[in-house]
Amino acid sequence: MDSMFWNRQVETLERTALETLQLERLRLRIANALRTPLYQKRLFRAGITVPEDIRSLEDVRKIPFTVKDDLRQSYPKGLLAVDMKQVVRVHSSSGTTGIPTVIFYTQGDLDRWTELLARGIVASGATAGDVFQNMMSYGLFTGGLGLHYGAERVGLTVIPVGGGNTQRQLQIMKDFQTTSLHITPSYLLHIHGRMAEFGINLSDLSLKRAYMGAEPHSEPTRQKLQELYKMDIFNCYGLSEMNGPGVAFECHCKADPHVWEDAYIVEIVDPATGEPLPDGEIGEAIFTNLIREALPLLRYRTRDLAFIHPEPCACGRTHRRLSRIQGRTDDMLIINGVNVFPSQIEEVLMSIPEVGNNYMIHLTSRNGLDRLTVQVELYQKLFTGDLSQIDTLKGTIKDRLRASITINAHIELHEPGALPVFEGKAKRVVDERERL
Ligand code: DLL
Repeated sequence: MDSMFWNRQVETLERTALETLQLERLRLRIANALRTPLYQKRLFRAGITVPEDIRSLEDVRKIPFTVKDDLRQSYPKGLLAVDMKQVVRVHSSSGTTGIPTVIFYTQGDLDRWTELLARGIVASGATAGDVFQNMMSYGLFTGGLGLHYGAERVGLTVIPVGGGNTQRQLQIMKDFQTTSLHITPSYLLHIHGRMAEFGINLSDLSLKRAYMGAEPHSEPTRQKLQELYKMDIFNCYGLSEMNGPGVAFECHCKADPHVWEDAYIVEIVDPATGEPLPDGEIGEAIFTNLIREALPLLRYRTRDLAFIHPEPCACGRTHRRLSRIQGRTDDMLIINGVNVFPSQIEEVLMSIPEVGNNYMIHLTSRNGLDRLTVQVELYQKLFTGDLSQIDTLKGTIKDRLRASITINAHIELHEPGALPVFEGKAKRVVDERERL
């Protein structure tokens, strides 16, 4: 292993060689997909009957999109492209409709996925000797086991705690001198406020870095957390349909995550028309998995809104970078006719120092008019208890929100610890509007 590179040769592959590799692997996945009734029907209809019908990488656009509902309707094994005997792992994500989506992996699939996580972990500067506390839940969710195997492959000392139980997490961090965490942004925000209660100071800990993912977070949130914990925070993006975490991972430059393009084809399309958008423009991210044989997914619509950075990264990796997720096509709120993404509200809140580590977004309606209430916890250390300070802070939050989302929000300030706690993915929006 090269310093800061797990696989320098692939991570810095010339674009033309990278694209040749993508084309080769795409054909392999087409061959897998043709073994499933759903893809066979769809690909035939698109004029693709053999892998060689894909002549160039641009031909990927001939392939119809796959959506989450396709996975649900194929539950449990409809999209399985290998004999079940070859399957060594199953993951699943629950979603809101009740029917889960299921992902299958052969041993080769797991090995190839693990390689991607090893790349991300090494790109952040971690090496053997680092103690890795995995605070993502294990189980059917991909977050736990995904990074677990990546960290073991690099040779880190892995502590597989899983999510929750803050006191135990902090004690383990202290006793084992944990250097690296894997955690959701909401849980990392929460834990900071609980340290004093358990008699733990930052100086008792040896934290150097955290891998943060599984839910959206803004740059101000990263900066706030980096300051609170005096450590580096790296964004790790992924989704179960594309294996799980590590589809894209930030390097030491922390300038947005590199999509491992030998493993995925990423496209950005206009969510309304499905037409491709140029680099730099925000649209829906579409992924094709190039490294999984058990369950091929071609041109999967993630509903995540992001853009591709047109400029190369200073680290020398040739794999392009995906921006932070700006929102999801399905989480946009329409408040009195104005489109608002929860991420815009988060960005405003986290850039105000007196705002603490937790917030909620509440929507109600009366007589056809929507009302947005933003509940915010205070940051105790910066708060003197002076009532005029409360009014000033409320005014600041209200003004900054108005400037960003053009909506007059009602602001409620709460004591630290008063709002719901999320140890996994946060659900910060409560929409109680009457539906007409
Ligand atoms: O959340 C996989 C994962 C686990 C990624 C741990 C990173 C770390 P799903 O449960 O299928 O998989 O949810 C995927 O979560 O489409 C995004 O909307 C969101 N998401 C994941 N990572 C990020 C991130 C895992 N870094 C969905 N930034 C995705 C923003 C993220 N959103």
